[in-house]
Amino acid sequence: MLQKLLMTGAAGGVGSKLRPFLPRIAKHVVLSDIAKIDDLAAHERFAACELGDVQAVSALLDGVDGVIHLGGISIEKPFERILNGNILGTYNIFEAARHHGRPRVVFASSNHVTGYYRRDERIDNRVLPKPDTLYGVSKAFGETLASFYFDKFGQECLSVRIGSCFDKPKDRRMLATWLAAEDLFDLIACAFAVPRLGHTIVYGVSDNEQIWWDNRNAGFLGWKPKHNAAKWRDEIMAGAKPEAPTDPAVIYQGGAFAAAGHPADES
Ligand code: NAI
Ligand code: 15L
Repeated sequence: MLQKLLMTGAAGGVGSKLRPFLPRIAKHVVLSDIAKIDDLAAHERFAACELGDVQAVSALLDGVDGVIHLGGISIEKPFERILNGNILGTYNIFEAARHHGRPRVVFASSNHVTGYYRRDERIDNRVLPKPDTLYGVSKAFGETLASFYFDKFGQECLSVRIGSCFDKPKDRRMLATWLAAEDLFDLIACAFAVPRLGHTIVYGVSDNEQIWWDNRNAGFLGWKPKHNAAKWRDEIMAGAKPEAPTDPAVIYQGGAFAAAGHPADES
């Protein structure tokens, strides 16, 4: 049982869904974000923190024995915002962890690190990154940083290339990429339970019928996702528009992220 678990980005969609599960692995939970959280349970405390603020992040890690790092920019945005939230912010988290007893970190990476692999390819956690956005590039940076911090300093981390973590799949693509919050929580629990984690990369995806990602290299985690997007297949397909086979959003695993232009070119 962790004594004091920190979750950054706790006010966001994934953080809100994970909160009810966290007492299963932690006695006290510190919820951090730039957005305020009011509805605190007895085991929860809120700590406002801008991830780009090195001193604030260092103070946040004090006395913490586990970190779930969700905070930052979660979609494609202008580079300045990604630089602050995801690149500087993630660096600040790892550097603070190094100075505060090296608590294990679960890093919310993204499938968009490998979004330019085609949907007819099945890939594993050892393929080279092929990010589909500046956002995906920033998550590749986070994974590379985690690798460096483990090899040089022994800082352990699970980088989870999350697929699509929502209450239910929203479109045809998400029938393959959907991740139930409970499955994500179970994966996080495995990360804190295994005797040796090192730096491990895993795709965060439920036990869906159609999957592009092979997690066998991370089998030692003992993670068995229980949920399956197929429950919504008929509902999704009933509302689905025909797909153009030449559309990059259809060809590539990253979907609309792969099809999008540079954010600086948008008016
Ligand atoms: P979200 O956008 O709902 O939540 C992110 C949170 O981070 C927000 O509450 C925001 O206020 C906070 N934040 C942003 N910039 C910050 C900064 N500079 N300092 C402090 N806090 C800051 O995103 P969501 O969907 O909850 O995702 C959580 C994490 O998981 C993100 O890192 C995202 O990239 C990653 N992820 C999510 C996926 C999904 O399907 N929801 C898929 C793949 C990755
Ligand atoms: C992500 O990385 C995003 O944070 C999320 O909003 C979804 O778009 C997800 O990927 C996805 O690929 O569906």
